Amino acid sequence: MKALILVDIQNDFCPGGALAVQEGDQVVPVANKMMEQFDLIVATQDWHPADHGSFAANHEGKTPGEIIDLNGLPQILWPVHCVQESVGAAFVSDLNTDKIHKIFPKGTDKTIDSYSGFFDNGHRKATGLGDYLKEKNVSEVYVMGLATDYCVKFTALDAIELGFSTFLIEDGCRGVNLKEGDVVAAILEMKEKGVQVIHYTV
Ligand code: VGL
Ligand code: ZN
Repeated sequence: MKALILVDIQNDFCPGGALAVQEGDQVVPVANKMMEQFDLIVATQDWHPADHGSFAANHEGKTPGEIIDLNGLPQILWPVHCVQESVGAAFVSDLNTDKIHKIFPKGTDKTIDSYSGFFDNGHRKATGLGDYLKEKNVSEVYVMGLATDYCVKFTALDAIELGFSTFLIEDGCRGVNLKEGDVVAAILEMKEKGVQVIHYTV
């Protein structure tokens, strides 16, 4: 069984959003098309409480891009984004959400961030996605969405670690590129760790 994992295709990661990724909206038609080829589709949703520790605004004198220690883990500070129930946290309206079998919220614990759809950044708690896929006898996962250099990367790397054959649909992803070259480096790291990089357009 194969599954499609749609990572954080949410308004805040698209142009005009709080943590906009360049061309983030362009992954939406790819996702809609890819869904036709899968019997099992899951989505992750960045879903933070307003007082989340990853928001620069929640740390006096800090600005987005700075790195702090958040309960023992290095944490990049972000603008306020994907606050639970907000429009920014909603899936992009053009995304065909009817086809999504299950949604896995992440980043709900204010004390720790969660880039991966499987675990928080400290690998302390699982979201349930891994067990869900194993219950459904999934052996292959296809990952795409936002953002290549954060949530997509960590989701794909955890998928490998959990033993899934893991494919990255490269042109179904867009990245933050906080530093120039971050996306290229992320893709290289995924490849090195066993992720098979494929393309939607040939
Ligand atoms: C993401 C930064 C903070 C992502 C989520 O979806 O890649 N990046 N929260
Ligand atoms: Zn986030």
